[in-house]
Amino acid sequence: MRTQVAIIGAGPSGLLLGRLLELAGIDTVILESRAREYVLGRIRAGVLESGTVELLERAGVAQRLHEEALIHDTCGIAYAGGHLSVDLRGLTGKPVIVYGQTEVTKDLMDAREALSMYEAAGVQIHDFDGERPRVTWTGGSLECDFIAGCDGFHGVCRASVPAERIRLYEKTYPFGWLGVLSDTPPVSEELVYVSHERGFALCSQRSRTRSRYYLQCPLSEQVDEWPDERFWAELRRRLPEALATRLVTGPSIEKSIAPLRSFVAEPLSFGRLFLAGDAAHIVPPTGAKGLNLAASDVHYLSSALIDFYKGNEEGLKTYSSRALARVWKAERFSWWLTKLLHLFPEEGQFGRRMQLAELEYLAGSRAAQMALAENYVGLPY
Ligand code: FAS
Ligand code: PHB
Repeated sequence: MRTQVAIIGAGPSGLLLGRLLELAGIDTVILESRAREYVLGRIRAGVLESGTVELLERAGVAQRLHEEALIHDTCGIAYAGGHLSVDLRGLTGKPVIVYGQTEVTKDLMDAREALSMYEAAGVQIHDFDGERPRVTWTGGSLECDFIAGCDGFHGVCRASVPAERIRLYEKTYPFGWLGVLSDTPPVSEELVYVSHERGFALCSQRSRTRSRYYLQCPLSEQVDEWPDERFWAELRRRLPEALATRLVTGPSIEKSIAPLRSFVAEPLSFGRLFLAGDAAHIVPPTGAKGLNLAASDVHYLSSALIDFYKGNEEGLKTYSSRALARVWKAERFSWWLTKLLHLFPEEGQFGRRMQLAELEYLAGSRAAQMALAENYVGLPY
């Protein structure tokens, strides 16, 4: 078998890249280790930047998004001193769009016409330093011009790069996010990030009848230690009174604990192999940047590959530096917001007072809110 671009991974990165290349007439094959249903069943991101929506429009997969997504002009921050509603659209001219990653993935899967191989076991990549890279898997092999490593943090592509050719930057956080999805009406029109003495909480949503909540929890916690009743009681304790009284509880339809980390690999290109999305970087989800960074990587990489097949190799040469310039700014924002809103007992009482002082400053400063808003809605590509 032969194709022009072999894409490893059918998450948002791989599917969006495949779709944009397909529309440009470039042959692609996607190889995914999991079943289609498994990929669709993963509950992850919920907030899209307008740049991501524009890319999905260019990919011709934004129709259902425009019918079902929620447009949010503000986002809330609740803390001991009060409740701040950051006027995202008033400060930046842009909203954020609430539309689950699962829906984005489904829209991209439904639109794809070229070959996707699910449950491809034992995927390996070869000869990506030469002109004729190859991909093999149990039962098959594929020759190609390029390999796009869109296989996430635990994928095979980044792991195939010799250690001496790649620099890894990593910070792990001493806690995780316990997430619950429930068919209950959201507690608030806007998303609310909560800084509380018992720990961080986030009130998000998927629609007007489906809510997504998160609680900061120790990494030692197990999901089965958190029956719904315990989750709702803890969430209610962390919410300000005005929200706690409005909280509608119900059975969880998904419950999981995700670890938090900041991670960047440099560079992102190795001969004919290019890394994109979670294969290249990870952010703590506090800033809602993970999925959106995958989109901007795909913007740069798809443009570079399209230009290559038109005879211009410049984009491929600069892909890594262009993508990383935006990645590091999102890493900073996600790290900053995580440090501001989560409990870090090891920082002691002084550390806690620094957090509260910064929240008070944020509440009183248009300049500080502008800085938060322009990062939250997404920096320009
Ligand atoms: P993905 O990990 O989504 O996709 C990679 C794909 O490659 C997977 O389908 C995987 O099965 C496949 N794969 C892996 N190894 C392979 C191999 N050897 N061969 C073939 N296929 C292989 N971001 C936010 O913005 N907000 C959030 O709230 C949020 N929550 C998250 C919770 C969790 C538990 C995780 C893990 C991530 C979360 N993220 C969140 C980040 C997430 O949304 C990612 O940024 C997004 O999925 C990135 O998409 P991809 O780069 O496509 O990686
Ligand atoms: C979500 O809805 O899953 C979500 C929203 C905002 C975040 C993180 C996750 O910062």
